[in-house]
Amino acid sequence: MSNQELKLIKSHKEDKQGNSGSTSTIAVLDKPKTKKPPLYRVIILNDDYTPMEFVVYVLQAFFGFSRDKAQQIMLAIHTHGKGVCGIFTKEVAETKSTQVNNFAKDNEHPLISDIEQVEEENDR
Ligand code: TYC
Repeated sequence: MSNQELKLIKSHKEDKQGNSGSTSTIAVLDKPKTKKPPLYRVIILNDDYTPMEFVVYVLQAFFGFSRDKAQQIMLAIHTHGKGVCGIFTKEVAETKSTQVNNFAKDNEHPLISDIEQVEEENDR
């Protein structure tokens, strides 16, 4: 029954004279009361100065991509202006993005990453 809940609704009827009558209970499928946490994409932006090899290293070190996959993603970012590195809960996405930005700064490259919320799916 996914995460729907059975909700019981009780009603009490009295007759016209106010004498107590019957009590009935119906069960309805209630709206889910729990919400899954929103997810966030970590994106990396292209720029004109960061060496390609540095971006490949970042994708391997912070996101666990193989060298081949990291090269593909780096080239996609280089071509299209930005690219998705992964989808995480908010805290993990913020942490990864901050780590990437700090690592780029420490190495004096202008590389920037950011996070964006993934729009909600109805049936998630
Ligand atoms: N455009 C950079 C260059 O030509 C390479 C690059 C790729 C930089 C991806 C950032 O996110 C980036 N050296």
